[in-house]
Amino acid sequence: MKSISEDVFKFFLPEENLVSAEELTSGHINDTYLVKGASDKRYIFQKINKDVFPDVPGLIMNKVQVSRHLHKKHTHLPVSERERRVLTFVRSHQGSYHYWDKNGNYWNVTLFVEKSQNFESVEDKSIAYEGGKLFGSFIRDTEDFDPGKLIEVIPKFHDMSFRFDQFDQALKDSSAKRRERAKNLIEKALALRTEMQLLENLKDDGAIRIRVTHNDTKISNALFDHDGKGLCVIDTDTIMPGIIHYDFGDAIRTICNTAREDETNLDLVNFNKEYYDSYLKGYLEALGNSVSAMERKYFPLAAKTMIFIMALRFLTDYLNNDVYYKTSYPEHNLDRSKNQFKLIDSFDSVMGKVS
Ligand code: GN1
Ligand code: MG
Repeated sequence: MKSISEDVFKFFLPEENLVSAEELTSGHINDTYLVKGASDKRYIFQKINKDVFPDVPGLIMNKVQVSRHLHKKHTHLPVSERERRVLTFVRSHQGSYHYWDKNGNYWNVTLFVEKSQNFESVEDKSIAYEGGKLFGSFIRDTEDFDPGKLIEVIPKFHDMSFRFDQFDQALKDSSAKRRERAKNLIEKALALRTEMQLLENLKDDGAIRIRVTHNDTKISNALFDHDGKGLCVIDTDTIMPGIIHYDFGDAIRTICNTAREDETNLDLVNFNKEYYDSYLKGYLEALGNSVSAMERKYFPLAAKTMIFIMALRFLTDYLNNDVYYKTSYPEHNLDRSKNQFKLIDSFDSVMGKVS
């Protein structure tokens, strides 16, 4: 079993004693541990993947700054309650928020949010609604934070042209066997190229406002309390400047999928319009005046675009022999991509034309 070493623990928590560390395996990129100290407090220790993120200290400063900003928005709450609603980063005795270990890996630590739950997929429309309120509040509460103060943790992260460039390259480099296995998906991806470029064109033309966005708003990154009320947005590694559509679309991608992202029985993968409407309702309520008519207009296209970009990225990684995402078995990325393409088919039949 993987664990964390004493030096990492003591760097952040010199007064504490390490009792246990359990690896949490739901993420595809970083290594995450739920750690218990002798004081009975619990923490999340995270080792950031330096192959994926070129500037880890910059990434950590991004999320620490935004957390501080969000804490200020919640000063009306007692500290214990505020720490359940906003991630709290642990600062080391040397004053830094990250540790660089002897193997060259960066670590950061947050307080664990007690009495919370999260979901890999949604089974109740009230969770979709509460998720909408939570992610909408995130956008509203960061509206007055200058996105220019944030680094781009992965340049062009949600840029379709960049993701298509990577896909085109993968097509050239891949084995004939993998290309053959993915033949249908490759055709589907190529057929959607023009439509899936529209949102980026609007962004590049300056028609859509750049703001602080989370960029990984899958539903498992939202914590809820035991009554199912939205509590806290987590996994803030990819906070950077972006457009609201990235966050809206990625949330819809996971909330409205009637199955998990890697479900292999595609009959179970369908787009749930009721959850879409519930999420949108909560989102708009929380956003109030913080969203423009122009931004709202492109929400349906954003949903399709973000489902597609994940389908394309999983497919690209499959063609590249699974070098990016963690996989549990040989065709895991291919299965993820099939799942997302099935979701697009279902989206089209439920939502109709969106561009
Ligand atoms: C990755 O590691 P995780 O699960 O937080 C990915 C997201 C994808 C997601 C798909 C940096 O996030 O973009 O939406 O997998 N993060 C990065 O589940 O590539
Ligand atoms: Mg993430």
